[in-house]
Amino acid sequence: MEFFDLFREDRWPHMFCPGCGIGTVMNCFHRAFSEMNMDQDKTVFVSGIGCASRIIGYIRADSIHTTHGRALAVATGIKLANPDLNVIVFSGDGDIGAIGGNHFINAARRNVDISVFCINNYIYGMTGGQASTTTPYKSFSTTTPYGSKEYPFDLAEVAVASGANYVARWTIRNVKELTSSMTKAMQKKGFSFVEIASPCPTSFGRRNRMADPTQMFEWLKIIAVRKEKSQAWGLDQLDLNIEGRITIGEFIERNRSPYGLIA
Ligand SMILES: Cc1ncc(C[n+]2csc(CCOP(=O)(O)OP(=O)(O)O)c2C)c(N)n1
Ligand code: SF4
Repeated sequence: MEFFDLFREDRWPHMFCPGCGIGTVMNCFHRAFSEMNMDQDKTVFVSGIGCASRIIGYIRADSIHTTHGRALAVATGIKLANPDLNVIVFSGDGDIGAIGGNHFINAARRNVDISVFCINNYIYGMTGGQASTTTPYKSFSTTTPYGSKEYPFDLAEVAVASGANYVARWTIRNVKELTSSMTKAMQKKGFSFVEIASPCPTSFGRRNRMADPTQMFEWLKIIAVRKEKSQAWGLDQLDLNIEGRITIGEFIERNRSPYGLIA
């Protein structure tokens, strides 16, 4: 299968803003999917609502754009109804960490055999920039005009603690690692979760002195610390989150029995 076979060109032009990171995620995904020679006819794409969730509408394969927060519930149902299908979910941090948070922890706990790609842009992008559960401490949004007073969720850590078989986090600057993690996630049996830190210059950058997409690219470089380095510094994820930083890398790879195959 060729790289461009996966694009649904009749849906172009896409809706993403200039400088949005979602295009890079699509590029990495298309590369991973086409190089693995995955069967489009045996794959279903599922999403909730939001900018990140719009990805699936541009992919030439069967897809279902569900309600906000419910992508994992629908994906679980599809996988149980037809275990032969590859089920791939694209979601945003609001979709999966806020309104869909309960589905997230329970799908990971059950170890449902699905691959989840979560584009974390630290905000509700589509609805104009309300704070989400991952909005960094002290960051500005329409609902935190004085800076967020809450500590953010670490989605990758939540997935690890809940029982996922494969978990990684990269920024959209790490295209090689991200593509490789997407491949591993799709190969892995059980729940796999790849979080992707991505710029939203329109809804997040503009309110945090990073309206120019290149500033957001620089910011991602500054906040992302390789897991090995943070361990050497003796800092855990929560320490880093308070400083507005994140760890990147692969966090778990294990082989618990997937849901439906537990004896
Ligand atoms: C049940 C429900 N509640 C609220 C909304 C409004 N809504 C649409 S997208 C969205 C948040 C999107 O944020 P995120 O999931 O992070 O995706 P992004 O747009 O940032 O990619 C919200 C609150 C909705 N569509 N349905
Ligand atoms: S609002 Fe943000 S996340 Fe949505 S398309 Fe624009 S830049 Fe991307």
